[in-house]
Amino acid sequence: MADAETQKKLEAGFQKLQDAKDCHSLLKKHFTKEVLDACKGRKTKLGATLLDVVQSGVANLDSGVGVYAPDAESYTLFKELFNPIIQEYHNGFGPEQKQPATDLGDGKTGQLPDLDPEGKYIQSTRIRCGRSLAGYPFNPCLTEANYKEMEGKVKKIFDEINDPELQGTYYPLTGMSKEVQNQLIADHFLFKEGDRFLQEANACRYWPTGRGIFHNKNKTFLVWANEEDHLRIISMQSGGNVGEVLARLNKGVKIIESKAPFSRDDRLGFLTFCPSNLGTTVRASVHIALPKIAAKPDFKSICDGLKLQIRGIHGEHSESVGGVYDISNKARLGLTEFEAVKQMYDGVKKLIELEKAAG
Ligand code: ADP
Ligand code: CIR
Repeated sequence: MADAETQKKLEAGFQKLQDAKDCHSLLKKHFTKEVLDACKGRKTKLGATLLDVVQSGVANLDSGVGVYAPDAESYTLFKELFNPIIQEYHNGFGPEQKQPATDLGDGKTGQLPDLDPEGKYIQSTRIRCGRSLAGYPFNPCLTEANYKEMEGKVKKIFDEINDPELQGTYYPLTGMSKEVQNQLIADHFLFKEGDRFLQEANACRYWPTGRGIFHNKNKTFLVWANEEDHLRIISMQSGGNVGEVLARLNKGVKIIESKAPFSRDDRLGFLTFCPSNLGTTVRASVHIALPKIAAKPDFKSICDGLKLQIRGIHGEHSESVGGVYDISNKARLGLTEFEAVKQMYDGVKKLIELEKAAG
C-alpha cells in the first residue's frame, strides 16, 4: 500500500491541477476525485504508485498528456486513469478493444510512392518505433546496474548486425564530447538532453549511464538506447520516399527482434513508457514547408481532421523554424503499423494538395 506521505503528495497534486485553470492536459481532464480516491493507496509489485504516474504532469502544467507508466503493471493497476487517457489520445480506443497483429508493411511499401517527387515541400522523412526489452521495467524503476546490463545486451545485438545497409557503430553517451552530442542533436539524429517532462517523471536517473545511439554509416538507420524507451528504432532519409523509409525500418526491426524478446501486451500492443506511444509505437513524420496553408488560422484544425499531429522542427515541444513543420500520425494504438504510416501518408498528400491549391 502507498504510504501516507505519497498519498498526501497525490492530494496536493490533484489540488494543484484543479486550481490550474490554463492547464489542458489529458491528466487534468481525467484525474477526477473518484480516480484519486480509488487509486491513491495502490502499489505495483515493483513498488510504483499513482504519484509515479502523475508527477510529470503535475510539475509540468503545459503537458499534453501528463502521465507515464513506471512499469507494465501500472497500465492495469491504474486503469481508471490510463484507460480514458488512452481512449482520448488514440482515436477512441476503448477498454474492450485490442491492438491488431503487427504489420510493418511487408510487400506493401510499393503503395507508398514518393510523396514529393519534385522535392518542393518535404525535406526529410522519418519513421520510428519504440521497444521495451522483456523482463525490465521502465525508466523510473530501473537501477544503475539494469542500465549497464541493458546497454551491454543491445550493444551486442548492434555489433552482430551484418546487413550491409544497416550495419554500423554504437556510440555511448558516456564519453561522447559535448560538441559531437550537440551536432547529432542539431542534425535531428540524437535525442535531446534535459527534457523536463522526462526528468520530472524520474526517467533520467544515472544519466548518461546506459544511454547511447547506434547508427549506420549514412545515418539512415539509427537506434536510441535507454532514453524515454529502452529502444527507439529509427529509419530516416532526405526527401519524401515513405515506402523506402518504412522498408528499411521493417528490415531493421526484424533483425533486432530476432535477437531480443520485447514486451507486448495482448490488448495494448508493444508497451512503452508513455501511453501516447502504445500499440504500434509508430510515429511517421515529414519535415515539410507549407508556407501558405500553415499561415492560416485553421491549419491546426485541418491537421486534427486528418488525424495528424504538428510538432516543431526540433521535435516535441519545439517551435517551427522558417515555416517548416514536423507533421506525423497522431494515433499509434488500435491500427496496424502500416495503417499508422498510411495515415501520415494520406494526410500529408492532402496537405500538399491544399498548399498547391492555395492562392
Ligand atoms: P520522437 O519522434 O522520437 O517522439 P521527437 O519529436 O523529440 O521524438 O523527435 C526526435 C528528433 O527527430 C528531433 O530532432 C526531430 O527534429 C527529429 N525528426 C522528427 N521527424 C523528422 C523528420 N521527418 N526528418 C528529420 N528529422 C526528424
Ligand atoms: C506531455 O505530456 O506533453 C509529455 N509528457 C510528452 C507526451 C507525449 N510525448 C512523448 O511520449 N514523447
